Amino acid sequence: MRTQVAIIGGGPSGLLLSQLLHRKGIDSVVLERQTRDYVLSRIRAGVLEWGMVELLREAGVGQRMDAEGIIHEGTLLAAQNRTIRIDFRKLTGKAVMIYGQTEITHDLYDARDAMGGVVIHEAEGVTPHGLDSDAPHVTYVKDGTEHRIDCDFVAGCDGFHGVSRKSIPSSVLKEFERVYPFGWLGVLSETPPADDELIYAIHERGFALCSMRRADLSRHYVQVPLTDRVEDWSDDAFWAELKRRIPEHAAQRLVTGPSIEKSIAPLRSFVAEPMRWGRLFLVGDAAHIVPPTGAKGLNLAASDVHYLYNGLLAHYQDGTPEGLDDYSRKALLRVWKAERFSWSMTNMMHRFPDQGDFGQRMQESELDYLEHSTAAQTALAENYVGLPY
Ligand code: FAS
Ligand code: PHB
Repeated sequence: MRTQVAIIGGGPSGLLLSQLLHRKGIDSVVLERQTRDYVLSRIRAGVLEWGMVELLREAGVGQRMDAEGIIHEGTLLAAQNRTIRIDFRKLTGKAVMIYGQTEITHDLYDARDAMGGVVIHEAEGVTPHGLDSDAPHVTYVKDGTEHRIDCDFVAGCDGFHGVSRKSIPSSVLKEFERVYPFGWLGVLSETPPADDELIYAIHERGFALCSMRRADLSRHYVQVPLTDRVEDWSDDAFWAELKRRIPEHAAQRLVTGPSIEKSIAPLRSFVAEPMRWGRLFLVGDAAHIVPPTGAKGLNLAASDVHYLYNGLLAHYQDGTPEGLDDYSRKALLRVWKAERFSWSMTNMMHRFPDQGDFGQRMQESELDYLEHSTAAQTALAENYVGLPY
Protein backbone atom coordinates (compact mmCIF):
# COMPACT_ATOMS: atom_id res chain seq x y z
CA MET A 1 0.00 0.00 0.00
CA ARG A 2 1.12 3.61 -0.57
CA THR A 3 -0.13 6.83 0.97
CA GLN A 4 1.11 10.39 1.30
CA VAL A 5 1.01 10.58 5.11
CA ALA A 6 1.15 7.53 7.38
CA ILE A 7 -0.39 8.46 10.73
CA ILE A 8 0.50 6.34 13.76
CA GLY A 9 -2.24 6.66 16.41
CA GLY A 10 -6.02 7.01 16.09
CA GLY A 11 -6.66 9.35 19.02
CA PRO A 12 -7.70 13.00 18.60
CA SER A 13 -4.36 14.06 17.03
CA GLY A 14 -4.26 11.35 14.39
CA LEU A 15 -7.94 11.48 13.50
CA LEU A 16 -8.06 15.28 13.29
CA LEU A 17 -4.95 15.43 11.09
CA SER A 18 -6.32 12.72 8.81
CA GLN A 19 -9.67 14.50 8.54
CA LEU A 20 -8.13 17.89 7.71
CA LEU A 21 -5.77 16.40 5.10
CA HIS A 22 -8.52 14.36 3.45
CA ARG A 23 -10.67 17.49 2.97
CA LYS A 24 -7.80 18.94 0.93
CA GLY A 25 -7.30 15.78 -1.10
CA ILE A 26 -4.19 14.66 0.74
CA ASP A 27 -4.12 10.91 1.31
CA SER A 28 -3.40 9.35 4.71
CA VAL A 29 -3.76 6.06 6.56
CA VAL A 30 -4.28 5.93 10.33
CA LEU A 31 -2.77 2.96 12.18
CA GLU A 32 -4.31 2.43 15.64
CA ARG A 33 -3.24 -0.40 17.90
CA GLN A 34 -6.45 -0.57 19.95
CA THR A 35 -10.00 -1.30 18.91
CA ARG A 36 -12.28 1.62 18.11
CA ASP A 37 -14.42 0.81 21.17
CA TYR A 38 -11.35 0.93 23.40
CA VAL A 39 -10.32 4.33 22.04
CA LEU A 40 -13.87 5.60 22.53
CA SER A 41 -14.05 4.26 26.09
CA ARG A 42 -11.35 6.62 27.36
CA ILE A 43 -12.54 9.56 29.49
CA ARG A 44 -10.09 12.43 29.10
CA ALA A 45 -10.31 16.15 28.45
CA GLY A 46 -13.33 18.40 28.69
CA VAL A 47 -12.30 22.01 28.00
CA LEU A 48 -11.62 23.28 24.46
CA GLU A 49 -9.69 26.45 23.70
CA TRP A 50 -11.39 28.59 21.06
CA GLY A 51 -8.61 27.81 18.61
CA MET A 52 -9.50 24.14 18.86
CA VAL A 53 -13.22 24.92 18.43
CA GLU A 54 -12.40 26.70 15.18
CA LEU A 55 -10.09 23.91 14.00
CA LEU A 56 -12.80 21.29 14.57
CA ARG A 57 -15.22 23.44 12.56
CA GLU A 58 -12.57 23.76 9.81
CA ALA A 59 -12.35 19.96 9.79
CA GLY A 60 -16.13 19.74 9.31
CA VAL A 61 -16.73 18.06 12.67
CA GLY A 62 -18.06 20.96 14.71
CA GLN A 63 -21.81 20.42 14.25
CA ARG A 64 -22.52 18.31 17.37
CA MET A 65 -20.05 20.36 19.41
CA ASP A 66 -21.90 23.56 18.46
CA ALA A 67 -25.25 21.93 19.25
CA GLU A 68 -24.32 20.18 22.51
CA GLY A 69 -21.20 21.97 23.78
CA ILE A 70 -21.48 24.53 26.58
CA ILE A 71 -19.74 27.89 26.18
CA HIS A 72 -18.05 29.07 29.38
CA GLU A 73 -17.11 32.74 29.76
CA GLY A 74 -15.26 32.29 33.02
CA THR A 75 -14.03 29.92 35.70
CA LEU A 76 -13.92 29.92 39.50
CA LEU A 77 -10.86 29.57 41.70
CA ALA A 78 -11.63 28.81 45.35
CA ALA A 79 -9.40 28.98 48.42
CA GLN A 80 -10.10 29.34 52.15
CA ASN A 81 -13.84 29.68 51.39
CA ARG A 82 -13.35 32.70 49.09
CA THR A 83 -14.05 32.39 45.39
CA ILE A 84 -12.32 34.33 42.61
CA ARG A 85 -14.07 34.46 39.26
CA ILE A 86 -11.83 34.83 36.22
CA ASP A 87 -13.96 36.54 33.57
CA PHE A 88 -12.57 35.29 30.26
CA ARG A 89 -14.97 37.34 28.13
CA LYS A 90 -14.27 40.66 29.90
CA LEU A 91 -10.51 40.12 30.14
CA THR A 92 -9.80 38.53 26.73
CA GLY A 93 -12.97 38.83 24.63
CA LYS A 94 -12.88 35.03 24.32
CA ALA A 95 -14.49 31.97 25.89
CA VAL A 96 -13.91 28.20 26.07
CA MET A 97 -16.16 25.32 25.03
CA ILE A 98 -17.07 22.45 27.33
CA TYR A 99 -17.27 19.35 25.14
CA GLY A 100 -15.70 16.02 26.04
CA GLN A 101 -12.73 14.54 24.21
CA THR A 102 -14.68 11.30 23.96
CA GLU A 103 -17.37 13.12 21.94
CA ILE A 104 -14.74 14.72 19.71
CA THR A 105 -13.26 11.29 19.02
CA HIS A 106 -16.75 9.97 18.20
CA ASP A 107 -17.34 12.88 15.82
CA LEU A 108 -13.97 12.37 14.14
CA TYR A 109 -14.53 8.64 13.67
CA ASP A 110 -17.97 9.32 12.19
CA ALA A 111 -16.47 11.89 9.81
CA ARG A 112 -13.69 9.50 8.78
CA ASP A 113 -16.29 6.84 8.03
CA ALA A 114 -18.41 9.29 6.05
CA MET A 115 -15.43 10.28 3.87
CA GLY A 116 -14.17 6.73 3.50
CA GLY A 117 -11.06 7.54 5.52
CA VAL A 118 -8.71 4.61 6.17
CA VAL A 119 -8.31 3.86 9.89
CA ILE A 120 -6.78 0.44 10.60
CA HIS A 121 -7.53 -0.77 14.15
CA GLU A 122 -5.72 -3.48 16.09
CA ALA A 123 -2.60 -2.73 14.07
CA GLU A 124 0.16 -4.44 16.01
CA GLY A 125 3.90 -3.86 15.99
CA VAL A 126 3.64 -0.59 14.08
CA THR A 127 7.20 0.34 13.13
CA PRO A 128 8.41 3.33 11.09
CA HIS A 129 11.39 2.77 8.79
CA GLY A 130 13.69 5.01 6.72
CA LEU A 131 12.68 8.18 8.56
CA ASP A 132 15.98 9.81 7.62
CA SER A 133 15.53 8.89 3.94
CA ASP A 134 13.35 10.33 1.17
CA ALA A 135 11.28 7.12 1.10
CA PRO A 136 10.05 6.19 4.56
CA HIS A 137 7.66 3.33 5.16
CA VAL A 138 5.73 1.83 8.05
CA THR A 139 5.18 -1.85 8.78
CA TYR A 140 2.54 -3.41 11.01
CA VAL A 141 0.89 -6.75 11.70
CA LYS A 142 -2.85 -7.25 11.36
CA ASP A 143 -4.50 -10.62 11.98
CA GLY A 144 -1.10 -12.26 11.91
CA THR A 145 -0.09 -10.84 8.52
CA GLU A 146 2.67 -8.23 8.13
CA HIS A 147 1.83 -5.21 5.97
CA ARG A 148 3.92 -2.35 4.59
CA ILE A 149 2.82 1.20 3.82
CA ASP A 150 5.14 3.35 1.71
CA CYS A 151 4.65 7.06 2.32
CA ASP A 152 6.11 10.55 2.02
CA PHE A 153 5.79 11.46 5.71
CA VAL A 154 5.01 9.81 9.06
CA ALA A 155 2.93 11.63 11.71
CA GLY A 156 3.63 10.25 15.19
CA CYS A 157 0.25 10.76 16.85
CA ASP A 158 0.66 7.76 19.15
CA GLY A 159 0.66 9.38 22.56
CA PHE A 160 3.13 9.28 25.42
CA HIS A 161 3.64 5.52 25.29
CA GLY A 162 3.81 5.25 21.51
CA VAL A 163 6.59 4.07 19.20
CA SER A 164 7.22 7.32 17.32
CA ARG A 165 9.23 9.33 19.86
CA LYS A 166 11.34 6.23 20.54
CA SER A 167 12.20 6.11 16.82
CA ILE A 168 14.24 9.31 17.13
CA PRO A 169 17.91 8.54 17.94
CA SER A 170 18.82 9.30 21.56
CA SER A 171 21.72 11.38 20.20
CA VAL A 172 19.13 13.69 18.61
CA LEU A 173 16.28 13.64 21.14
CA LYS A 174 16.31 15.80 24.29
CA GLU A 175 13.64 15.16 26.93
CA PHE A 176 12.52 17.48 29.74
CA GLU A 177 10.40 16.10 32.58
CA ARG A 178 8.91 16.99 35.93
CA VAL A 179 6.90 14.29 37.74
CA TYR A 180 4.50 15.57 40.42
CA PRO A 181 4.25 13.88 43.85
CA PHE A 182 0.50 13.30 43.56
CA GLY A 183 -2.21 12.19 41.14
CA TRP A 184 -5.79 13.09 40.29
CA LEU A 185 -8.60 10.73 41.25
CA GLY A 186 -11.33 11.41 38.70
CA VAL A 187 -15.02 10.43 38.85
CA LEU A 188 -17.60 10.67 36.07
CA SER A 189 -21.19 10.72 37.35
CA GLU A 190 -24.64 11.24 35.87
CA THR A 191 -25.30 14.17 38.19
CA PRO A 192 -25.70 17.91 37.55
CA PRO A 193 -22.56 20.08 37.74
CA ALA A 194 -21.57 21.64 41.07
CA ASP A 195 -21.86 25.14 39.60
CA ASP A 196 -22.49 26.88 36.28
CA GLU A 197 -18.73 27.11 35.69
CA LEU A 198 -15.73 24.96 36.65
CA ILE A 199 -14.45 25.27 40.23
CA TYR A 200 -10.69 24.85 40.80
CA ALA A 201 -10.26 24.60 44.58
CA ILE A 202 -7.19 24.54 46.83
CA HIS A 203 -7.69 23.34 50.40
CA GLU A 204 -5.27 22.30 53.15
CA ARG A 205 -6.25 18.72 52.29
CA GLY A 206 -5.38 19.25 48.64
CA PHE A 207 -6.70 20.25 45.22
CA ALA A 208 -10.19 19.56 43.89
CA LEU A 209 -11.87 20.33 40.56
CA CYS A 210 -15.57 20.36 39.77
CA SER A 211 -16.04 20.05 36.02
CA MET A 212 -18.74 18.82 33.69
CA ARG A 213 -19.57 17.32 30.31
CA ARG A 214 -23.29 18.15 30.07
CA ALA A 215 -26.07 19.47 32.31
CA ASP A 216 -26.61 15.88 33.46
CA LEU A 217 -23.03 14.59 33.40
CA SER A 218 -20.29 15.79 35.74
CA ARG A 219 -16.56 15.15 36.02
CA HIS A 220 -14.89 15.78 39.37
CA TYR A 221 -11.34 15.29 40.64
CA VAL A 222 -9.46 15.31 43.95
CA GLN A 223 -5.69 15.32 44.42
CA VAL A 224 -4.50 12.02 45.94
CA PRO A 225 -1.10 10.64 47.00
CA LEU A 226 0.68 8.57 44.37
CA THR A 227 0.36 5.57 46.68
CA ASP A 228 -3.45 5.59 46.47
CA ARG A 229 -5.21 3.02 44.31
CA VAL A 230 -8.63 3.56 42.79
CA GLU A 231 -10.00 0.58 44.74
CA ASP A 232 -9.08 2.46 47.95
CA TRP A 233 -11.79 5.00 47.14
CA SER A 234 -15.49 4.23 47.52
CA ASP A 235 -17.90 6.66 45.88
CA ASP A 236 -19.01 7.88 49.31
CA ALA A 237 -15.41 8.55 50.36
CA PHE A 238 -14.82 10.47 47.12
CA TRP A 239 -17.89 12.69 47.50
CA ALA A 240 -17.12 13.36 51.18
CA GLU A 241 -13.56 14.41 50.30
CA LEU A 242 -14.68 16.60 47.41
CA LYS A 243 -17.18 18.39 49.67
CA ARG A 244 -14.45 19.08 52.22
CA ARG A 245 -12.29 20.83 49.64
CA ILE A 246 -14.76 22.96 47.67
CA PRO A 247 -16.51 26.14 48.91
CA GLU A 248 -19.41 25.62 51.31
CA HIS A 249 -22.07 26.92 48.89
CA ALA A 250 -20.93 24.43 46.26
CA ALA A 251 -20.69 21.55 48.76
CA GLN A 252 -24.22 22.20 49.95
CA ARG A 253 -25.76 22.18 46.45
CA LEU A 254 -23.57 19.29 45.18
CA VAL A 255 -25.67 16.36 43.94
CA THR A 256 -23.80 13.09 44.40
CA GLY A 257 -24.40 9.79 42.66
CA PRO A 258 -22.75 6.54 41.56
CA SER A 259 -19.51 6.82 39.59
CA ILE A 260 -19.78 5.52 36.02
CA GLU A 261 -16.01 5.89 35.61
CA LYS A 262 -13.35 6.24 38.28
CA SER A 263 -9.58 6.40 37.70
CA ILE A 264 -6.34 7.87 39.02
CA ALA A 265 -4.10 9.76 36.57
CA PRO A 266 -0.48 10.60 37.44
CA LEU A 267 0.67 14.16 36.72
CA ARG A 268 3.77 15.05 34.79
CA SER A 269 5.23 17.84 32.68
CA PHE A 270 7.13 16.44 29.72
CA VAL A 271 8.53 17.78 26.47
CA ALA A 272 10.59 16.03 23.79
CA GLU A 273 12.67 18.14 21.41
CA PRO A 274 12.83 18.28 18.42
CA MET A 275 9.29 17.41 17.27
CA ARG A 276 10.62 16.49 13.83
CA TRP A 277 13.28 14.07 12.70
CA GLY A 278 13.64 13.56 8.94
CA ARG A 279 10.23 12.52 7.62
CA LEU A 280 8.77 11.94 11.13
CA PHE A 281 6.69 14.61 12.89
CA LEU A 282 5.67 14.15 16.54
CA VAL A 283 2.19 15.43 17.38
CA GLY A 284 0.29 15.80 20.67
CA ASP A 285 1.06 13.54 23.63
CA ALA A 286 3.76 11.77 21.60
CA ALA A 287 5.81 14.95 22.08
CA HIS A 288 4.53 16.54 25.28
CA ILE A 289 2.47 16.01 28.42
CA VAL A 290 1.06 18.65 30.77
CA PRO A 291 -0.57 18.30 34.19
CA PRO A 292 -4.32 18.73 33.44
CA THR A 293 -4.62 21.70 35.85
CA GLY A 294 -4.48 24.12 32.92
CA ALA A 295 -6.73 22.04 30.60
CA LYS A 296 -4.02 22.17 27.91
CA GLY A 297 -3.27 18.56 26.92
CA LEU A 298 -5.83 18.06 24.19
CA ASN A 299 -5.60 21.72 23.15
CA LEU A 300 -1.86 21.46 22.54
CA ALA A 301 -2.48 18.41 20.36
CA ALA A 302 -4.84 20.60 18.32
CA SER A 303 -2.29 23.38 17.76
CA ASP A 304 0.35 20.80 16.74
CA VAL A 305 -2.14 19.40 14.21
CA HIS A 306 -2.82 22.94 12.94
CA TYR A 307 0.89 23.60 12.32
CA LEU A 308 1.59 20.21 10.72
CA TYR A 309 -1.55 20.30 8.58
CA ASN A 310 -0.64 23.73 7.18
CA GLY A 311 2.95 22.63 6.63
CA LEU A 312 1.82 19.57 4.66
CA LEU A 313 -0.69 21.65 2.73
CA ALA A 314 2.04 24.09 1.66
CA HIS A 315 4.30 21.18 0.70
CA TYR A 316 1.73 19.41 -1.47
CA GLN A 317 -0.10 22.43 -2.90
CA ASP A 318 2.72 24.96 -3.39
CA GLY A 319 5.81 22.77 -3.19
CA THR A 320 7.16 24.98 -0.39
CA PRO A 321 9.05 23.28 2.51
CA GLU A 322 9.03 26.20 4.98
CA GLY A 323 5.95 25.06 6.94
CA LEU A 324 7.39 21.60 7.54
CA ASP A 325 10.90 22.88 8.16
CA ASP A 326 9.57 25.32 10.77
CA TYR A 327 7.08 22.89 12.36
CA SER A 328 9.15 21.84 15.38
CA ARG A 329 10.29 25.36 16.27
CA LYS A 330 6.82 26.86 15.91
CA ALA A 331 5.01 24.06 17.77
CA LEU A 332 7.53 24.05 20.63
CA LEU A 333 7.16 27.80 21.18
CA ARG A 334 3.46 27.25 21.96
CA VAL A 335 4.08 23.97 23.80
CA TRP A 336 6.52 25.55 26.25
CA LYS A 337 4.12 28.44 27.02
CA ALA A 338 1.38 25.90 27.80
CA GLU A 339 3.84 23.85 29.87
CA ARG A 340 4.67 26.95 31.90
CA PHE A 341 1.01 27.80 32.45
CA SER A 342 0.09 24.24 33.43
CA TRP A 343 3.08 24.01 35.77
CA SER A 344 2.25 27.35 37.41
CA MET A 345 -1.44 26.46 37.85
CA THR A 346 -0.41 23.12 39.37
CA ASN A 347 2.01 24.81 41.78
CA MET A 348 -0.61 27.37 42.81
CA MET A 349 -3.48 24.94 43.31
CA HIS A 350 -1.99 21.78 44.87
CA ARG A 351 -0.57 20.88 48.27
CA PHE A 352 2.98 19.61 47.83
CA PRO A 353 4.23 17.23 50.54
CA ASP A 354 7.46 19.20 50.97
CA GLN A 355 6.20 22.75 50.41
CA GLY A 356 6.54 23.85 54.03
CA ASP A 357 5.16 27.02 55.63
CA PHE A 358 7.01 29.31 53.24
CA GLY A 359 5.61 27.48 50.23
CA GLN A 360 2.13 27.73 51.65
CA ARG A 361 2.49 31.49 52.13
CA MET A 362 3.68 31.75 48.51
CA GLN A 363 0.49 30.01 47.35
CA GLU A 364 -1.73 32.16 49.55
CA SER A 365 -0.09 35.39 48.39
CA GLU A 366 -0.32 34.34 44.72
CA LEU A 367 -4.06 33.78 45.13
CA ASP A 368 -4.40 37.06 47.03
CA TYR A 369 -2.56 38.88 44.23
CA LEU A 370 -4.80 37.16 41.66
CA GLU A 371 -7.93 38.19 43.53
CA HIS A 372 -7.00 41.88 43.50
CA SER A 373 -5.10 42.32 40.22
CA THR A 374 -6.72 42.69 36.82
CA ALA A 375 -3.31 42.20 35.22
CA ALA A 376 -2.83 38.86 37.00
CA GLN A 377 -6.34 37.74 36.10
CA THR A 378 -5.83 38.75 32.47
CA ALA A 379 -2.61 36.74 32.29
CA LEU A 380 -4.36 33.67 33.64
CA ALA A 381 -7.39 34.19 31.38
CA GLU A 382 -5.42 34.59 28.14
CA ASN A 383 -3.46 31.41 28.83
CA TYR A 384 -6.58 29.47 29.81
CA VAL A 385 -8.64 30.42 26.72
CA GLY A 386 -5.57 29.67 24.61
CA LEU A 387 -2.68 31.76 23.29
CA PRO A 388 -2.78 32.46 19.53
CA TYR A 389 -1.69 29.65 17.17
P1 FAS B 1 -3.70 9.94 22.70
O1 FAS B 1 -2.87 9.25 23.74
O2 FAS B 1 -5.07 10.39 23.01
O3 FAS B 1 -3.85 8.96 21.43
C1 FAS B 1 -2.76 8.19 20.99
C2 FAS B 1 -3.33 6.98 20.26
O4 FAS B 1 -2.23 6.23 19.72
C3 FAS B 1 -4.07 6.04 21.21
O5 FAS B 1 -5.35 5.74 20.67
C4 FAS B 1 -3.18 4.81 21.29
O6 FAS B 1 -3.92 3.61 21.42
C5 FAS B 1 -2.45 4.86 19.97
N1 FAS B 1 -1.13 4.20 20.01
C6 FAS B 1 -0.21 4.25 21.00
N2 FAS B 1 0.87 3.54 20.65
C7 FAS B 1 0.63 3.04 19.40
C8 FAS B 1 1.36 2.23 18.50
N3 FAS B 1 2.59 1.77 18.82
N4 FAS B 1 0.79 1.89 17.32
C9 FAS B 1 -0.44 2.35 16.99
N5 FAS B 1 -1.19 3.13 17.79
C10 FAS B 1 -0.65 3.47 18.99
N6 FAS B 1 -6.11 16.78 28.63
C11 FAS B 1 -6.84 17.86 28.93
O7 FAS B 1 -6.75 18.87 28.23
N7 FAS B 1 -7.70 17.84 30.00
C12 FAS B 1 -7.85 16.71 30.78
O8 FAS B 1 -8.62 16.71 31.72
C13 FAS B 1 -7.11 15.55 30.49
N8 FAS B 1 -7.25 14.41 31.23
C14 FAS B 1 -6.49 13.31 30.93
C15 FAS B 1 -6.59 12.12 31.67
C16 FAS B 1 -5.80 11.01 31.36
C17 FAS B 1 -5.92 9.73 32.18
C18 FAS B 1 -4.87 11.07 30.29
C19 FAS B 1 -3.97 9.89 29.96
C20 FAS B 1 -4.77 12.25 29.55
C21 FAS B 1 -5.58 13.36 29.85
N9 FAS B 1 -5.50 14.54 29.11
C22 FAS B 1 -6.24 15.65 29.40
C23 FAS B 1 -4.61 14.65 28.01
C24 FAS B 1 -5.25 13.99 26.82
O9 FAS B 1 -6.50 14.51 26.59
C25 FAS B 1 -4.29 14.12 25.66
O10 FAS B 1 -3.75 15.41 25.58
C26 FAS B 1 -4.91 13.75 24.34
O11 FAS B 1 -5.47 12.48 24.45
C27 FAS B 1 -3.82 13.84 23.30
O12 FAS B 1 -4.27 13.22 22.16
P2 FAS B 1 -3.27 12.37 21.24
O13 FAS B 1 -2.03 13.15 21.03
O14 FAS B 1 -4.08 11.91 20.09
O15 FAS B 1 -2.81 11.14 22.15
C1 PHB C 1 -12.25 17.85 32.77
O1 PHB C 1 -13.42 18.24 32.61
O2 PHB C 1 -11.93 16.64 32.67
C2 PHB C 1 -11.18 18.87 33.07
C3 PHB C 1 -11.48 20.20 32.99
C4 PHB C 1 -10.48 21.13 33.26
C5 PHB C 1 -9.22 20.70 33.63
C6 PHB C 1 -8.92 19.35 33.71
C7 PHB C 1 -9.91 18.41 33.43
O3 PHB C 1 -8.26 21.62 33.91
